[in-house]
Amino acid sequence: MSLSVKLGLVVGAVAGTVMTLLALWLTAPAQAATGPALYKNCAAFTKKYPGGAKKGTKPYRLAMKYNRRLDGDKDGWACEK
Ligand SMILES: [Ca+2]
Repeated sequence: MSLSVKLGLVVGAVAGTVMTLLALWLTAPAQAATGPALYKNCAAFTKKYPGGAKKGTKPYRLAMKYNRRLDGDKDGWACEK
């Protein structure tokens, strides 16, 4: 094996590692699985939105984005109870 081939293999391995790390970094979720603390549960949600949020509103859309359990009965009204 010539020196240039060996060098090529080393460069290839380093580039592969860098690409793997880059891919992991790019695919890492921006938020934890539960999202912002506001959407952790209905107690937190209704502190900001007393009575919950109805379907078609921005708070409802965000609630469904971060935590679908906030409308666990799927009646189109998050944290109505
Ligand atoms: Ca509901």
